Amino acid sequence: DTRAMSFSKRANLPNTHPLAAFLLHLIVIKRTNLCLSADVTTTSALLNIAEEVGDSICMLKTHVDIISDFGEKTVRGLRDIARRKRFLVFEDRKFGDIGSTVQKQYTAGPFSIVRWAAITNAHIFPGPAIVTALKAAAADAIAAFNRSVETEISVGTPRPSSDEDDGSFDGSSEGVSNDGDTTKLPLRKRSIVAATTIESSTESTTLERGALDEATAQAENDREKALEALGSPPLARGLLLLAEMSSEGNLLTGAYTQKCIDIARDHNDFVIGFIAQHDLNSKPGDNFITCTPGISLPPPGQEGQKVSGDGLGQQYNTPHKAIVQEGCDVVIVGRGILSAKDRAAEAERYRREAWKAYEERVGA
Ligand code: BMP
Repeated sequence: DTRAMSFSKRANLPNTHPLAAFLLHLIVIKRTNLCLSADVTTTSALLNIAEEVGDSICMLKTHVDIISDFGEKTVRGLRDIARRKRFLVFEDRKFGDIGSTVQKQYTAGPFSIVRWAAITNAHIFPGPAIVTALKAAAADAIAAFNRSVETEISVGTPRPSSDEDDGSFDGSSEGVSNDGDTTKLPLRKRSIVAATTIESSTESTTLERGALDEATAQAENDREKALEALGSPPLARGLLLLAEMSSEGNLLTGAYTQKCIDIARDHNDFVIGFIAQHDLNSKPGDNFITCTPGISLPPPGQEGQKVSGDGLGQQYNTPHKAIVQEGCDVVIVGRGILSAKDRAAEAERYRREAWKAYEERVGA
């Protein structure tokens, strides 16, 4: 039963996707199961909020198609802050088309999501091929990147060391396809290790896990040391499936939700969790991370007050209800934090509440 299990234990369960294991360890070390929904419309607003609340979150969720000036500055800026403040980037793209189209939407166009977002999400209404198509596109992108790095190493043209591996490809606008000009791609020694991790995951992840256990054990005493031991995120991509929604009258219920769970189980080498309103792990071996939007807290000093909706269909629950009663793992908060006067302080308040709820659930 993953509900009663600590995140560190879950990180070490067999068959845990390397990115999911990384996220779970990160959550423990930073003591945060809070994801910020950074629904802002300019690059500077995005980078400002990431900087302000980065210490309090494990993940930052974007909607890049609402950013009016999205470009290299956005990708590089976000990558640098994510690397410094230690969080994963999740593009809330909600793919929902035939396989061939979603592959292009994932890897090409102005956003090239696969390059910079470790995590993205998809609806399953087009059928399971949406998952296999995105999985194949991610694998191709990573393989192309690794090939180009290997070529570059053998040619011996290392790039400046500031371009360390951080699980993103590079900041150039050329996308991930290797068009032969390897000088466009930064050299990252770790990518070679990451390639091994992807192709023969058992050996390398077992090795890494010993170190990670020590890292999380150390977290209580020395967060910085633990973060250092955790290292960079693996060069891997993960998908969340939309199994349930928070909005009033939505159709993601019953048999649809069940189908989503079946598809996730069939592809747990790529699907790391769900967007859902409650924990959907029910079979032995299930270890999906439940990420839950529609979360809000009454303003400080008005704790008894009920938080309901936004007048546009959104419905809110408290972190305590989502995590303790519904068994959710990561709470996603947008306007609750974005509209606060002191956003850093408000993010900390949400982090504390969500972490306390997790500790209550697992009996820590
Ligand atoms: P807010 O906390 O401001 O209501 O924002 C919620 C965020 O989560 C939005 O970015 C929305 O797109 C997303 N979201 C949601 O609210 N409900 C869902 O079921 C799925 C979502 O992705």
